[in-house]
Amino acid sequence: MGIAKEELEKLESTGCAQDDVFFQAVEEVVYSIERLLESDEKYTKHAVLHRLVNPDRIIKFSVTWLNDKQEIQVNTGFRVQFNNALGPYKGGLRFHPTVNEGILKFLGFEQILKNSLTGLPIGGGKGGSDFNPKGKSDWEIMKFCSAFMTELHKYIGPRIDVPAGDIGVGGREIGYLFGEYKKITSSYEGVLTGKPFMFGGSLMRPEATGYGVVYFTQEMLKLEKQDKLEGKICTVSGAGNVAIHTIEKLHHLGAKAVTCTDSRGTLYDARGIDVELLKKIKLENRGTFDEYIAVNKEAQYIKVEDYPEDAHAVWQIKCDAAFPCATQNELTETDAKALLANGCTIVAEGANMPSTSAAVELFVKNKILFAPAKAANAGGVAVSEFEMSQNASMQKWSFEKVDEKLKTTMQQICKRVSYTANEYGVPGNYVDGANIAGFKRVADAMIAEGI
Ligand code: NDP
Ligand code: 2IT
Repeated sequence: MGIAKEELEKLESTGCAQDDVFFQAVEEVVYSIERLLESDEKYTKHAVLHRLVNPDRIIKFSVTWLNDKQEIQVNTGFRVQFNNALGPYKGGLRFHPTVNEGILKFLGFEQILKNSLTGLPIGGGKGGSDFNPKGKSDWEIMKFCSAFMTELHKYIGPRIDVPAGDIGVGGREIGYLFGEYKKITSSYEGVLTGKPFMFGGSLMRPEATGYGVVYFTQEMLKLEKQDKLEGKICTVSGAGNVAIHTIEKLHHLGAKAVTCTDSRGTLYDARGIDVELLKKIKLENRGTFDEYIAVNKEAQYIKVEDYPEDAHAVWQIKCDAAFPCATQNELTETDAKALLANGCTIVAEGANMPSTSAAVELFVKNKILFAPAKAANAGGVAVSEFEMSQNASMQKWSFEKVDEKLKTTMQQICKRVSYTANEYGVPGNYVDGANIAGFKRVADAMIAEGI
């Protein structure tokens, strides 16, 4: 039996396989790092993998708050403090009704390796709640965020654990969370990132993940000696922070993004998505694509219910490059086959683990350019670390400075991943390259720090 299979069996016997998405994330990493484990026995001797898949601690708490009708509401809050070998626990908070421990463990585990790949001093963590922000008034969002922080503040700090945003958590929520933290602790410190600019947020943090995905893709095309993004037709999923800024940067570079999606369906505008209108509808008004097609009559709105469960309209549209930027497992094997059949040669992941294992296998087997999430979407957390630096030194950097540093960071991550893939005999395989390079840095730190 290969070392990966042996390790996975050991992990299954410790209960790691109980959470589907978490095991999916771990399994991919274990197969990728098999070569590394075989070439250097120190990782097995120090049981690094076993230690890495066990979060340092999982904090679970009740969040009780009053809605606008003065009814008592109860949600569950979590913070998974996964690994702090490289720096304070760092990672976003997700507010979505599907949130549970398994999802946050998968996100936290991915975050350790992603943060490691940035080369910055940040460990890995993730948190959130099953609270559904959709349809809630601004007061309700504020009251929920305050109640959430009443408990969370005990466990975080600028040198302990620094949360940020993720699905359902943007500048508004981070603002309320920060306000409550400040009130409880009487301390004005960079304990959260993604804050609004007026009180300590970094310029470019809202744009960072999406722009970073595109910078990574640019660098990957350069390293693999492929044509530039200019003139390419791109399909993008999601219509939130990551998707919108991916579309925006693609347009800056002369590519044409023709789709975006939300949980109700796919918007297809063959002339290219009108980003300013999309921002107004989704970021300012939290509205629907109906408002977009009311203005742009040629655009099509394809509803989710018009498609079978394992296929998504967005991935059936012909494109040169695809950017899944909504959520986990949103791009299935069926979708991957459609993309390949339609001539797509580039897939870059903005969301965390948006492609199923079978889809990833197909992309790798067909040798298309595939940029895995933990490398391609690391721009968000990188600029979060820049925000921590600015807060710690009481400075504010210009947009241009942050943008330049983001670009350089994404280029470095891309080179690190590509060189590692070459070094371990799998040239062009960015999945293995990212997993090996990310694992190695954190594993070496864990060994050096002792048990
Ligand atoms: P947002 O909340 O801003 O947007 C999420 C988008 O995805 C919305 O359009 C939403 O549609 C859609 N979506 C969410 N869940 C589902 C679902 N189950 N089915 C269909 N559509 C869904 O989140 P972000 O843009 O911040 O995050 C998107 C992805 O990027 C996530 O995977 C996140 O983990 C990842 N990411 C985010 C980073 C950040 O800095 N924000 C950094 C790195 C990765 P609807 O509104 O209808 O629910
Ligand atoms: O998945 C991610 O990298 C994020 N949601 C951002 C994390 C952060 O701390 O900025």
